[in-house]
Amino acid sequence: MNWGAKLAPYAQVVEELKIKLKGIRKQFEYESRHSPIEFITGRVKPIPSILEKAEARGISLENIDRDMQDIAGVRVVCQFVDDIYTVVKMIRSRQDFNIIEEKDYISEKKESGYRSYHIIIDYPVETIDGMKKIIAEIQIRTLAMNFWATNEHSLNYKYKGRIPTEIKERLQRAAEAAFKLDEEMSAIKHEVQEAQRIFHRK
Ligand code: 0O2
Repeated sequence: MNWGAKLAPYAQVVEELKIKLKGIRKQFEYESRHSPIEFITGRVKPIPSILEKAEARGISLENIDRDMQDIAGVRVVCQFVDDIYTVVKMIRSRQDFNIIEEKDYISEKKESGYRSYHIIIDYPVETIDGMKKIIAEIQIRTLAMNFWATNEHSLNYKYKGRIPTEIKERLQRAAEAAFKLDEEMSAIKHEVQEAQRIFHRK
């Protein structure tokens, strides 16, 4: 497989999605309004991870365009939980993102403790061989959810998916603590936003 050629449209999609989502943040900034988006990151899944996931899920390499939905991945990180739903609504109402699936791992967290909102879209990208529709995953989560997921991801990598029970339990407690942090921050959201407005005016 010529991976460079295969992944080029995915890289293009990640860049386009990042620009578009950053555009939302900028529009809020120009209008001095609280942006529901704190920051955006994006990546094309590294080839070893693609191969590993294909093997683990029994996905044939011929079908990865269709069956592996997170080769192009963009992450939207928000301050508050309700910002996530604001972003979800904005994505739903866009003409240029065609949603094929939504996964709400916030109201239904994963067994690991993982929380995040995932939107799978198919997105048209112009290539030198014409238009190609590429599936991409947008993960939307709070700073606290992101902190947890980043640490858990590192541990999963370290332990090759077999995190010792004691650490697993700590991670589950940490996930609940992160959720509690989000709830507490949501309760004083307006105070925090007012303070941030005053700070920005200075
Ligand atoms: P990486 O290294 O981040 O690329 P499914 O719907 O469950 O059959 P799939 O495709 O795994 O299949 O979808 P899902 O569950 O929405 O997960 C896609 C991505 O979400 C994962 O990609 C992770 O980035 C993130 N994710 C899902 N569950 C967890 C979790 O328990 N912990 C962490 N840290 N991240 C998670 P990859 O390919 O697993 O990994």
